[in-house]
Amino acid sequence: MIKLRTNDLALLDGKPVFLEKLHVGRPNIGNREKFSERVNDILDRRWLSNSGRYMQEFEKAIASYVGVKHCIVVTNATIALEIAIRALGLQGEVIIPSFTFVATAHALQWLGVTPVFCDIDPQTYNIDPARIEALITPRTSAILGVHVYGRPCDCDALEQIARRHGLKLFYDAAHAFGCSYQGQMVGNFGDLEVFSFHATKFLNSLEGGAIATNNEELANRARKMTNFGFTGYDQVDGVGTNGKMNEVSAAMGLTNLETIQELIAVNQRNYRQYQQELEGVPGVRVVAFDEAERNNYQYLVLEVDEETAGLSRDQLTQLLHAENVLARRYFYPGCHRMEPYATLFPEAAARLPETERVTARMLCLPTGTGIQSAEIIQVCELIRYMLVHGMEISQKMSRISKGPAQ
Ligand code: T4K
Repeated sequence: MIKLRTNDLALLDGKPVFLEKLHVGRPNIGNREKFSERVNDILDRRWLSNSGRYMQEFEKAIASYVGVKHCIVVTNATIALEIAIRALGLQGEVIIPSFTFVATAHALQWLGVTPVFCDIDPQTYNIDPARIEALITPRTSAILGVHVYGRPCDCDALEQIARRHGLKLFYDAAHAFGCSYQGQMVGNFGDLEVFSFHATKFLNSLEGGAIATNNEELANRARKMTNFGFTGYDQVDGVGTNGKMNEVSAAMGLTNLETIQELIAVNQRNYRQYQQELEGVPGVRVVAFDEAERNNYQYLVLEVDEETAGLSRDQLTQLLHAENVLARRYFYPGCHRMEPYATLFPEAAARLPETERVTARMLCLPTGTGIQSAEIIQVCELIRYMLVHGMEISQKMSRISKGPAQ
């Protein structure tokens, strides 16, 4: 037993269980020797960026892993989304979920395209296809789905809606590299999909992202845009940006990709362990992955039901942080409550009831190679203790927040 009395909790009067902070999104580091070898090779050859050997190799390796015809690696997923929006020629409005990382909305807004927030399906946490059509206007140019936590959207339903209304369909697949939908790898759906290889993703290239598509014309357009619109020496045939992935990032991505099965296996083992350890704990549920599909198990997500738990998700977060477990509230409070969207669309909250409910319940816990099995057991013991004594702890917390005079 980690704590004998509620006052032993670090937030109340005790000492933190963990001396070192446990992070969500601790990077996975592949074979260091192989990576160093590649970095030395990059330095020896003095080819650091601009379609270098490792960038090209990384692109081929991703395309082959995903089974997609074209892959363009980019500096990060945000720039990849921006390039995708330009390459698809989007204007006016694009329908997206609010329950996502703010980069999804920012990429549109940055380019002068209006994000229109759609509510989510509370079972999948993804954009709810049944609520999209009511949001379509003459200005709508596309639907942008997000495979939240790597659990794929209802791609069939989205495809049908997009076809019916002549809209583009693309995906923010930042969380979903290595995942499948109905047996087909994410990366093959819609007009294109965007991956993130940020440091916090289970497969990282330090910073990085990629556009995956089976549409050759679109791929060519996006590739050109990634390199200022160049089509040859001194020749530019349209607007572009600098989205090129550098060689060290590509070497990191390539090296990590070589151990991807091990990384997934670690995530899966952690997921099973959390599930097992938290089974029967009142008021929390580990969000499940469909075992019939391929999953990367990158996010370990709890849904907290305050009524049963006696503690709110935010109280649980505060308690865990005090113990040095830096659980994260992805994606609180939802893009619609962040600026500039809260000011631009003050009416959005009223039509996003499920998003509002879900953003108050989700909590991501540390997983990946940065956490040991024994630590997971301790984290779960802590959560179990906190929730079994939820009411008592909650009362003590409210006394603290009201101050000693109360
Ligand atoms: N679309 C979606 C749906 C996304 O989730 C994201 C990114 C994007 C688009 C955009 O992708 P990129 O443009 O980034 O490729 C983090 C990541 O920075 C972000 O990439 C990710 N989603 C998001 C879900 O998580 P923050 O603001 O929470 O990051 P931060 O600095 O708080 O770091 C998270 C945790 O990771 C910390 O506890 C510390 C730990 N960490 C982080 C880094 C960078 C480490 O231990 N080592 C590290 O090197 O956004």
